[in-house]
Amino acid sequence: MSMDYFQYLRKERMPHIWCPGCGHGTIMKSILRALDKLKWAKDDVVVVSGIGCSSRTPGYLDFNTLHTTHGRALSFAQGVKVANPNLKVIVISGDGDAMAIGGNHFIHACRRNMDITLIVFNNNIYGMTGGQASPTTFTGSKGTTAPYGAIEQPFDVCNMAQASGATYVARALDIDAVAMDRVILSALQNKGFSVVDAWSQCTTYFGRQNKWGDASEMMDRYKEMTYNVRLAEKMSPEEKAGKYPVGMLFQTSRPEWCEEYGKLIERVSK
Ligand SMILES: Cc1ncc(C[n+]2csc(CCOP(=O)(O)OP(=O)(O)O)c2C)c(N)n1
Ligand code: SF4
Repeated sequence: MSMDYFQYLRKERMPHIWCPGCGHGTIMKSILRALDKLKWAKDDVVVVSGIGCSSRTPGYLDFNTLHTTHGRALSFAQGVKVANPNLKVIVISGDGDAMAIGGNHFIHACRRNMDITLIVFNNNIYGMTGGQASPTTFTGSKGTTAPYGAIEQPFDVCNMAQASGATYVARALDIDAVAMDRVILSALQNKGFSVVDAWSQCTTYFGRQNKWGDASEMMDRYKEMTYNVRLAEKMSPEEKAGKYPVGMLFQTSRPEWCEEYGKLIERVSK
């Protein structure tokens, strides 16, 4: 029997704001399936977001939720976690929210390694404000602020996360719900700062401006631009060139910030 999503949704908030074909709702469902498996009490879960189409997600979720300011979701989330380390804190951010205005918070949150999961709904554009280029807009892709195509190199969310110190790093496409569920579940179970680069298509702005077609054509493009990391060893460097690996890309174990801070306070209070 399929899961009853409405047990986790605020029905009074429906209909949602997302355009037909937008990938954000698909990722939201993956998050709910992972939470359903974990059976965490609703009161123990806090979902925090910044501003953007993706950041509207917590408003639809029947947990403790915080819709904060653009780029600052991680700051609020870290404050919540420090105040009560027993809470399960999840952050939902767009690529603009997490990697542009929130980029500084992103690298330092990775470095700190608090037990928080960040899910970046990455559609390579600023959806909510009309399609401006973001830090993950592909070189050559168009946005309203890059009408002839972006000339900059995009950030790789996963490389940034790993280099900055995140202890679980994964990428998944919304077309592959099974893989998306798997990495979100593992991210939530990781004891430390986890980052999931969740690819989502913005049909209205990215799709139209770049003439990438409808949602299914956009998802096919994303598939063509990526490869499963499990097959990486069997692929030649030419086959992987210019493509993004998907799957669990990195996991390590190192001290979690709140635990370390607790020990420190205990030590200095003696
Ligand atoms: C301080 C501040 N700067 C700019 C904005 C305008 N703004 C709102 S949402 C947004 C971009 C959202 O893009 P993204 O985070 O990629 O999410 P998406 O809408 O694509 O899901 C911007 C620039 C704002 N609300 N606050
Ligand atoms: S503008 Fe783009 S990101 Fe925003 S809801 Fe529409 S398709 Fe989704």
